[in-house]
Amino acid sequence: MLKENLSNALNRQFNFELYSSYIYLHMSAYCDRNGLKGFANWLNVQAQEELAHAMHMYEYLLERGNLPVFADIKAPDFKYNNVIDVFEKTLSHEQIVTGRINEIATMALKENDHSSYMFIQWYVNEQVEEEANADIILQQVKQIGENTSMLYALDKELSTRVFINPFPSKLSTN
Ligand code: OFO
Repeated sequence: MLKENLSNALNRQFNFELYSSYIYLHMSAYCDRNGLKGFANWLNVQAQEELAHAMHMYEYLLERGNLPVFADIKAPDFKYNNVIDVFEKTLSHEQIVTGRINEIATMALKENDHSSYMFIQWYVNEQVEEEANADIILQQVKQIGENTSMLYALDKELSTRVFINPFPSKLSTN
């Protein structure tokens, strides 16, 4: 069983991953309604990834003998001016997530819980990629500016992203 502080932190993060999924789906809808189906696809895949992260944490809590705690998921209240704005918000959200993951890693070490430390290391590495991915698209959309043909070329590229679940469920009986 997890120590109470770690179980609370992982539960908070489980719910925060669900919130991350919400906000990326919200951004995806904005892009879709603004004719950017490729951006919408990229963000939809991002939302699915966040849901997979939440389920991974949910399963880890159960595996360690803790009951996952469900909290209210805040509705996204962002307003977007353009895709630059979308990716500025994406990058700053991922920076917040990185801080939260690092706090969990520090807590796991302090509690001498090496299983949780190993578990959260996957996310420590993942956050490097999450921030880098958001940042590269942000730099690209900033450079593209008002150039519609370049924006559509990037939109086409982003339409190729597919969701691959890195964590097949251990709970499935199939
Ligand atoms: Fe769960 O990685 Fe992004 O937020």
